[in-house]
Amino acid sequence: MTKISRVSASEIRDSRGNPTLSVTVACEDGSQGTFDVPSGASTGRYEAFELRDGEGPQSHVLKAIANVKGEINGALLGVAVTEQKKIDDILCALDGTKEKSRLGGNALIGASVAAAKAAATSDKLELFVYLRKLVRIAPSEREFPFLYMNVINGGKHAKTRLMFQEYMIVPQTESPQEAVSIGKDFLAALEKEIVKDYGAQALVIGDEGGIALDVEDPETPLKLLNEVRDSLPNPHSVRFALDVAASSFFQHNHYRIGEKKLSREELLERIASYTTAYNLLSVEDPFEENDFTSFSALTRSVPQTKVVGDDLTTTNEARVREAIDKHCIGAVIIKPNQIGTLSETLATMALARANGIECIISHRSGETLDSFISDLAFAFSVFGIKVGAPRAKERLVKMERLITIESLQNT
Ligand code: 2PG
Ligand code: MG
Repeated sequence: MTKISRVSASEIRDSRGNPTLSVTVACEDGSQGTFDVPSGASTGRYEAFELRDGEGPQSHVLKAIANVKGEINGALLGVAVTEQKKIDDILCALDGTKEKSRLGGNALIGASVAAAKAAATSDKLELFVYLRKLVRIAPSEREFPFLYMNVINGGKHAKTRLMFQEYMIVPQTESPQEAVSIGKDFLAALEKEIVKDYGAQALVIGDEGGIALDVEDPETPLKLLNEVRDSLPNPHSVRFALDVAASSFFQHNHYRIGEKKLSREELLERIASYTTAYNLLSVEDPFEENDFTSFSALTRSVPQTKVVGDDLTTTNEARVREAIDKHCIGAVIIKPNQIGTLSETLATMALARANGIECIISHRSGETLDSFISDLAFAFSVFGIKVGAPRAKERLVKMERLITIESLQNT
């Protein structure tokens, strides 16, 4: 069992061009693991703290890097790299705060996931095989997750009037290879339709590689997606899903859409009607992050659609427990950097699955070229994975890793 010999970090840029960390854990036997940390824009209030040197997402992360090279390196030196729980307990204790604000959730998740990657290398195992050794999580009914591809970007991921954040297509296949191919064809057809309806200047790209369509009515993109689907040789090859990210347009007790101010009841009515009219597979964060009551009301009124918690639950065991107890969700978004260590991420996944809640692993809007989440999704046969549009490199690497894993299964 090899021991950690060094934890180091450097500054890289994420897909928005903002500074983030690349953390490497090196071991006495020469094996290494590196994790490039992503960063969200529509972050939930209850997420682990992202430590930056100043205000705003463009500021550097040199303090977090110094914490990795200093305190974290000192504390993990000599610890067996395969002892993931111990590593994560050390990280949490060392930080000492509830929201990981002293050393930074970004510093902690970097070290935590890099350790798991180093351990897999040292054990000469595929990462997904190694991850299965850490915990038992009840699988979904799928071997490979549904790929959630965000093809129309709004909210905090675009500079447009569209308040709903993500309009996703979900190819209806078990095969990642086929899913990516369906996704690319759909995106090409969607672009054609947008040029036809709005002109070539409407093809502006949003943060997750989808089109930042400048429309106000949140139903317009759904109508557009429906038109494109109906023109496909096989219209049953895709379903749709939404991430409303409602916290980002909740102001003074109302949801603000253009000039309109919707009450929670009015928003619920709208979303319920969309789920029926467009046969939505799932709807994420339909209400602001503290409104457990409306989440459970929607769950009761649209049993055929999964209501998904993200800002509501923030990969946090206690919040997921509350959402389960209050019957708020059918699925939960899992983002390792939302909670700050791999062990806590796995514990939240295990809790969800033990209670029949599906897990949807997710990228962040500010991504890196790291594909760890693809291994995490396949390792535990989760229901879905959010990977953005099949266009931008930082999104494609996640899809390509799933395709590689698929080919490994067939050899
Ligand atoms: C979300 C994510 C990813 P962000 O809200 O689900 O799509 O966005 O990383 O900006 O929080
Ligand atoms: Mg979300």
